[in-house]
Amino acid sequence: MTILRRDFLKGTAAAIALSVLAGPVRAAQSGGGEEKWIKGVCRYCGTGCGVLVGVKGGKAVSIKGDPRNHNQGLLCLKGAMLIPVIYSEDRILKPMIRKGGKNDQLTEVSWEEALDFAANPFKKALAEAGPASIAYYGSGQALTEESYVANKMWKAGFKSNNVDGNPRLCMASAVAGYITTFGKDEPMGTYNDIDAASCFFIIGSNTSEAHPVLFQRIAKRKETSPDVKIIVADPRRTNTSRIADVHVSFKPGTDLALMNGMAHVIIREELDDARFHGKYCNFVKGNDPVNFEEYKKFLDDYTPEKVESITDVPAATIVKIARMFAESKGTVSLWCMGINQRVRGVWANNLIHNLHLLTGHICRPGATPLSLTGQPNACGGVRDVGALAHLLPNGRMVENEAHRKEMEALWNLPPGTIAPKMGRHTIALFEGMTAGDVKAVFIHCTNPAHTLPNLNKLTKGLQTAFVVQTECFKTAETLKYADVVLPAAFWCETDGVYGCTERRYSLTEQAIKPLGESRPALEILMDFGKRVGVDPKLIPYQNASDVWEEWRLLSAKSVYNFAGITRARLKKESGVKWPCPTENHPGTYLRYVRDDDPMVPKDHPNKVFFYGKPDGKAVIFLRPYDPPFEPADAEYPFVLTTGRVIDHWHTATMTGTVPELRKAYPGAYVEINPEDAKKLSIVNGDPVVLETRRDKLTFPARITDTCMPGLVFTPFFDPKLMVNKLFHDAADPISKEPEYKICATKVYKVS
Ligand code: MGD
Ligand code: MGD
Ligand code: SF4
Repeated sequence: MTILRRDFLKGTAAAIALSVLAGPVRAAQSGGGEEKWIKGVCRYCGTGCGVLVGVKGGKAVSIKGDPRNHNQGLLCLKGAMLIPVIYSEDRILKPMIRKGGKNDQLTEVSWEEALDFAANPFKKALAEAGPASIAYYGSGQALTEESYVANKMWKAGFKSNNVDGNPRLCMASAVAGYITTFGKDEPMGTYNDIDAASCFFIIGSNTSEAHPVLFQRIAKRKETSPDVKIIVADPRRTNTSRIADVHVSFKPGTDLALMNGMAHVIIREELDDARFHGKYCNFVKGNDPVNFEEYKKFLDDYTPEKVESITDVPAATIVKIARMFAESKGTVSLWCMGINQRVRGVWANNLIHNLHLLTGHICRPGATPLSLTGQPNACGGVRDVGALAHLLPNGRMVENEAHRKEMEALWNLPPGTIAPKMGRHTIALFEGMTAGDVKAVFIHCTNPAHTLPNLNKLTKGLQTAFVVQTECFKTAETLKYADVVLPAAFWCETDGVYGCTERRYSLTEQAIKPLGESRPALEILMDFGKRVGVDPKLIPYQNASDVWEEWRLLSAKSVYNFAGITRARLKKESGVKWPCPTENHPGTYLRYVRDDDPMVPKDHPNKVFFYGKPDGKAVIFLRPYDPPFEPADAEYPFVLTTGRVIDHWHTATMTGTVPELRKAYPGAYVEINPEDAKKLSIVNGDPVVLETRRDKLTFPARITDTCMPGLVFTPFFDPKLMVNKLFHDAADPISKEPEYKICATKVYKVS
C-alpha cells in the first residue's frame, strides 16, 4: 500500500511533505490544461473537505484541495482519486425497469416510461393502503436540496412520515445524545477546537482511516505542541492509536463503565469544575431530577477497580486518563461508530457529554465534545433537514404538536396535514416491507442490500416491496432488487449544498454536464412526486437554488438560523458555519456562548446558555453500564467487529472502480490476534470461517496485533463477502441505531 501511495505521489505535482504520522494525507494531481476550476466538496466523508475541480473541454480532468476551506488544500488519497470515478465504465447512463417483476431482467427504457412505471405502484398503494404504505429511504450523501424536497413531499405531500435513511445506521445515537443532553442536535464546537486543544479523548473513532484530513490536523497539533496529550480508547490498536500517549484497549461494549469510572475519579479527586456544573447543569436519573450527591453515590459503583473487572482496563490507567482529561487546559473528545453503533449508543454519547460538563471542558476554544459525522451531508442534509422518521426540519419533532403546527404554517399547509405519529425507522421499515405493510419504497443514494444489518432477514423486504432506486453505479448490490433504476447525475454533475461535522455549509457547484441520460436527483424526485400526486404548488422549484432559498429563509424561524448563508455567498466563500442569521454575519465558532453565538441574546446574564433546554441548563445523566446485545459466550467465543479501511468508501461502488484503490484493498479479510491464531493453528492467508447465529462466511486470515485476543475484525466494503449477513439487527431503544460493532462468533480454519 505504501508503494502505491508513493507511486501516486510520483505523478503528483503539488505533493506536500507532511508528518509521517499523518500518512494518508496528500495534495492532488492535476491533469493539466484546465480551462476553469469549479469549487465543491469531496464526495466522501463527513470531514467535508473543500475541493476544486479542473475542467477542460467539458470534462473534469483534475481535482485539488480547496486552500480556502477548512482542509487548507489537503485531501486524502480517495478524495484525490475522484475524477476517474466519474468516468468509470460502471456508470449507469439510462433508466431501467423490470417489466415482468422481480425475476425479470432490467431493461433500458425512456425516462417517461421509467417514471410512470415507478409512480404507478405508489399511487396504487396510497389509494388502497394509505400513506403508511409508502416510504422514502435516503442518505447522508444526498444533497441538502434533494433531502429537503423528498422530506417535504413525503411528510407534507403524501402525509407519510416513512422517511428514513442511512444516517439511522450511523449518526442517530449522536443526534439523540445531543438532543437529550443539550436539547438540540449538532455540536457546539468546530474543527478550530482541534488547533487549540491540550488533550484529545478519541473514543470509538478510527480517525486516521475514516477522517484522514482531520487526523492530520490532530497529528499536526501534537507535533507542534508536544505537551498535547492524546488518549485513544478503542478495543483495536488502530493507526489512530499509534499517535496516542495512552491507548486504552478494552472489552468491546464496556465504554459506559469506562466513562463512569473516569467520572468517579474526577469527582473523587475533586478535578471537576463545580462552578460550571453548579450553574449550567441539571442531574437526571431516567426522567427524574436528582442532585449532585446522588450522582456521586451512583458513581460509587464505578471505582477504578470495579471498572477494571468489567472492562479489563487496569485501574491505574483509568485514574491516569481521568486526570489527563480533567487536568488539561482544554479537552476535545472525538467519537464515531465505536460509540454510536451500539445498543446503548445514546447513553454512551451522554456519558461523553457528562465528562465535559463535569469538568467545564466545553464552550471554550479547544474544549468541546465533537461528534465526528460519517457522511458528507448527514448533518446538513438529514439532521438539519429532519429527513428521518421522527424529525421535522431544524430540530423539530414529528410527535410534538407545536412543532407540527409550526411546520404546517411555514409550509402553508392546512392544520393537521402532518401525521402525528413518527414513521418507520430503518429496521422497522424493512420489516414492514417484508410483512407487506410497506408496499413501495423510493431508495435514494444508498445501498441497503449491502449495508443493513442482519442482511438475510432484512433484504427479504426488498424482495417483497416495489423498489425504485436512484443510482450512479452498476456495482451497487441493491440493484438486484430494484424494480426501477433511475440514473442520477453524479457528484459535480449537479449542484447543491453539503453540511459537514462542524455546522459548515459548503456549495458543490456543477462542473460538468450529467453523463449519458442521467439527471439531477432533484429533478427526478420532483418528476416522480408529481406523477404520484404531489401538488405542484408544494414543490414549485425550477432548480436547487430555489430550494435553498426556501430552506434558508425557513431556518430563520429556528435556532438553526442560517438565513445569512445565501447561494451567492456560498459561491464566494468556501463554507460558512451556522448559526448565521444575516448576510454580514461571519458564522459561528462557539455555539451556546453569549459573545459568539447570535442565538444567545447579547444581554443574557450568563456566558453560556444551553438554549435547547427550557431552563438553559444541560443534563448530566446517571447512565449505568449495560452490556452489549450479544457478547461472546461459550458457544460463540469471539467478538466480531466491523468497520472501515482508508481507501474504500462503504460498499466500494465508487472506490472499487479505481484500480489504485482496489489494488490497495482487493477484498475483505479477517484480522486475528497472533495468540488466537496460534491456538487455532491459523497462519496468514488461511481461509477462516466466521460463524455466527445468523450465517457463516469464509475470509482470508490476517494475523495482526490490531485486535486484542478474543476479538476479530473484518471490513464491510466487499460485496463478495458481505459481513452484514453475520450480524444481528439489535438496536439502541432510543436512537434505533443498530449495534454493528459487536456480535458473537465462532472462528475456525477451513479443514
Ligand atoms: P469504524 O471503522 O466504523 O470507523 O468512522 P469510524 O467510526 O472511525 O469504527 C471505529 C472504531 O470503533 C473501530 O476502530 C473499532 O475498533 C472501534 N470499536 C469497535 N467496538 C468498539 C467499542 O465497543 N467501543 C469503542 N470505543 N470502540 C469500538 C466511521 C465514519 O467514517 C462513518 S460513520 C462514515 S459513514 C464514513 N465512512 C467511511 C468509509 O466508508 N471509508 C473511509 N475510508 N472513511 C469513511 N469515513 C466515515
Ligand atoms: P454506500 O456505499 O455509501 O453505502 O451504507 P450505504 O449508504 O448503503 O451507498 C451509497 C450508494 O449511492 C452507492 O450504491 C453509490 O453507488 C450510490 N451513489 C453514489 N453517488 C450517488 C449519487 O450522486 N446519487 C445517487 N442516487 N446515488 C449515488 C452506509 C452505511 O453503512 C452507513 S452510513 C453506516 S455508518 C453503517 N456502517 C456500518 C458499519 O460500520 N459496519 C457494518 N458492518 N455495516 C455498516 N453499515 C452502514
Ligand atoms: Fe474526502 Fe474525507 Fe478524504 Fe477529506 S478526509 S478528502 S472529505 S474522504
